[in-house]
Amino acid sequence: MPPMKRLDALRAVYDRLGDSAVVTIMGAVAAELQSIGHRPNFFYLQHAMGLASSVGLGIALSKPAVPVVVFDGDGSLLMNLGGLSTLARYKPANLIHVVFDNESLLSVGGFPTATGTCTRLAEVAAASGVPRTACATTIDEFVTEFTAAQSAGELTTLVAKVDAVGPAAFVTDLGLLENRFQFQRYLQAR
Ligand SMILES: Cc1ncc(C[n+]2csc(CCOP(=O)(O)OP(=O)(O)O)c2C)c(N)n1
Repeated sequence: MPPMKRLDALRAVYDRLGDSAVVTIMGAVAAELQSIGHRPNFFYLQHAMGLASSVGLGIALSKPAVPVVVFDGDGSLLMNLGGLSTLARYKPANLIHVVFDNESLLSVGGFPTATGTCTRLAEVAAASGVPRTACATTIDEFVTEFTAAQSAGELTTLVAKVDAVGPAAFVTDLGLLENRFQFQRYLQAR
């Protein structure tokens, strides 16, 4: 079992997210980040599985001065592997693509994904043309790699191996539309 919990990883970099537009996938990650503390610069992409990196890419290209952080999942990335090629094609220097790889579709019951047996996502990202890739299996490694990515000024995919555990519940009191309009206003002001 990998010795890192995603919630602890999020807590460890939370204070480094204040200046960034942050996009997460749905389910467990979204609820965990909200449990630490929602901010207007956080957008939780509900339902559109696989498209968080694409939303992050759009923001990064249209707002090149805004640092963008995407919190993706292994199942979500596998659902839209072409997203890596599109990221690599445009190589936004202001985008950090974090993949929390729990080897599981945790949010729908914990079915295993192929990253536990055969598919190595950092290598897939590199082979897709992403210029910087990194891996982390501990909190220290994660913080080191995340911090390095923030100062690198180059598109980075950081794959963090985490335990397949999540929050007790995924529904929060932040409405989807409220999040959407709040985030839109945040981006307009940047
Ligand atoms: C197109 C599509 N298929 C299926 C789902 C249902 N679904 C929601 S979350 C999820 C699993 C996501 O897995 P992963 O990205 O690994 O994140 P984790 O839940 O493990 O944190 C699935 C299958 C969906 N939202 N959209």
